[in-house]
Parts: sequence; structure tokens; C-alpha cells
Amino acid sequence: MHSVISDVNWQPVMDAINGAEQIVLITHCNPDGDGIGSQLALYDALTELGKSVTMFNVDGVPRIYTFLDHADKVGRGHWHSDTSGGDLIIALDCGSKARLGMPDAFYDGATLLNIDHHASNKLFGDINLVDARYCATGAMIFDLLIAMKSPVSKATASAIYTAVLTDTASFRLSNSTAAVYRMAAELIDAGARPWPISVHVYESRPLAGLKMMSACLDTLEVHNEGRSAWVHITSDMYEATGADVEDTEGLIDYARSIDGVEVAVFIRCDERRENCWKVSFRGKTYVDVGALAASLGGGGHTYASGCLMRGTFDEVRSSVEQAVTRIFA
Ligand SMILES: [Mn+2]
Repeated sequence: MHSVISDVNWQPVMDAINGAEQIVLITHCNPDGDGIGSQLALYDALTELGKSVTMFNVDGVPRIYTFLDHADKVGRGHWHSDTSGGDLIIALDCGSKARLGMPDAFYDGATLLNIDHHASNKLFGDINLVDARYCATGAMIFDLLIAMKSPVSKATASAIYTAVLTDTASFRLSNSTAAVYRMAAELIDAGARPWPISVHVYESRPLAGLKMMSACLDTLEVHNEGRSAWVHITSDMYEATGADVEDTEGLIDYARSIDGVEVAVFIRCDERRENCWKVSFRGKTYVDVGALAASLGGGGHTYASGCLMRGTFDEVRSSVEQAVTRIFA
């Protein structure tokens, strides 16, 4: 196998893993395919090495990723202090400690290892391996396993393939380098099966999800002389369609897909908190939406980012409109 990026020093990560007895793997709230794929891949590899590993996410595993091996072993919900902790906690694909959603007591007595590819990562770990050259945290796990000389099982290969598939928008984004395609080929050699994985991830939507897509696209507006596209979801739309937050994944990509649109904006209500909104951005060619999100208190990548905002829908919308309009001014 060939590493995706060859000049990364994995030694501090390997030392931390080698020295740990109990390891906890965690990813961010509202986890995506990269967070889950990285977690399950590393679980498979570390248990194979004889480590005692547990997994825990505030939001568990989204349904579309439950087909992956070990998905049933991920704990979810609020962490209780009587739950057995680890001496090493590995945070995967997460830019800030707050996004892990855990209370301070969760980290007591443990070393926190932060493995991520977000340029905006806050370097919140005791050990940080953050490298924005990677297309996905899953690709970092691939390189880590090569560095560890750990065999890549079919389960691990499938999990990493899923991580990379979803974080590159099916190998379409600019981060899909030749090395990423070579990794994909090696993952397929190791047992990952592209079409069944795609069917689970992209071809298994519930009908309610399609109804939500239709309702969401009904809110589509184009501004800034055709350069920004806007969609949103309010709480009544969840009630009308029967969809849940997992069904809103990917809707913003339809807004970006419009010819001439450079920035897509997706505002959706937080289903758990009143007057709290998740704002997502996607860029196409020349706009750095990571900086856009940062100007609103969030973060992310050059082409994909987001932030949380409070207020009424109209207040949030108008703040975001001002920020977007400044970009095109
Ligand atoms: Mn990622």
C-alpha cells in the first residue's frame, strides 16, 4: 500500500496508541461519513492489535452508515461519569472540542489525541495531528495504518472507502488527487465494494427524505446576480414531511449545482433548540467559504463550511446575507 501523503510524522500518534491500554474513539456531533468511517476503521485495526477500544458519539451513527462493520458498537447520547473511560481518547474529524459535545469530566485523566483535516482545527488535543492536505480524515487513518504496518481488513477498507467517498463528494472535489484515487484502488483490492457502499450511502433514501428535498428546493432563491443560492428548512417542514435531520444531508449541493452559483447557503433549524440555526456553506471556484463561516463564528474548509447562529430565521438570514454580499462587493 502507498501512503496518500508521504511526509507526515505519525510517530507521536503511534507512541500514544502503543502506550495506551483503553482507547476511546469519538467523532463530532451530527457525524458524517468521514467521522464514522474513520472511527470504525480505526476500531477494527486497533482491536485487531489487541487494544481495548470503545466508541462513543453524542449522535451515534446515522442510519445510512449502520451497514458498516462495528457500527452497532458505537454508544450514543449523553456520557455518564460511571461509563468506563479510556487512558487515550482519539477525536476524529472534529475541528473543536465543543463539537465533540462531551462534558469536561469525559476527558479526566486521559490523553486527548486530535486527528483531523480541517484547516480551522483549534488544536485542542494534548497531541494534534492536523493536516489540511488530506481530503478526508479517513485518508489519514489509511496512512496511519500504513505507518503502523497494520493490515487493512475488508471492514477497515470499506469504512475508509466510505469516509473518502463522502468527503470528496464521490471523488469529484478538487481534493481528489491521483494519490486519493490510488488509495481507493488499494481499498478496493482490500475488499471495499464501491457499488454496494454507494447503494447504502446514496440509494437508500426514505420517501420522507425525498419529500423534504422537494419542500427544501421550493425555498430556493438566487441572489447576488446569480452567484449565491439559498435554501432553508424550518421546523414546520419536518412536521409536514416526516423527515428528520439525517434526510437533509446533501440538499445544499443542489443549490451549488446551479450554473453560475459560487456560494450555496443552507439554513436549517436545530431540531433540539428553539431559535438556533445550523448554517452551511458550499463554494464552487473562487470563494473561500471557510473564511466566510469564520467571519460568522464557525469554521470548516475552503469549499465546505458552516456555523451555528441564534435568533429568529429573519435575523439569521439577514446576518448571513450581509456576510455573503460583502464577499461579492
Ligand atoms: Mn472530514
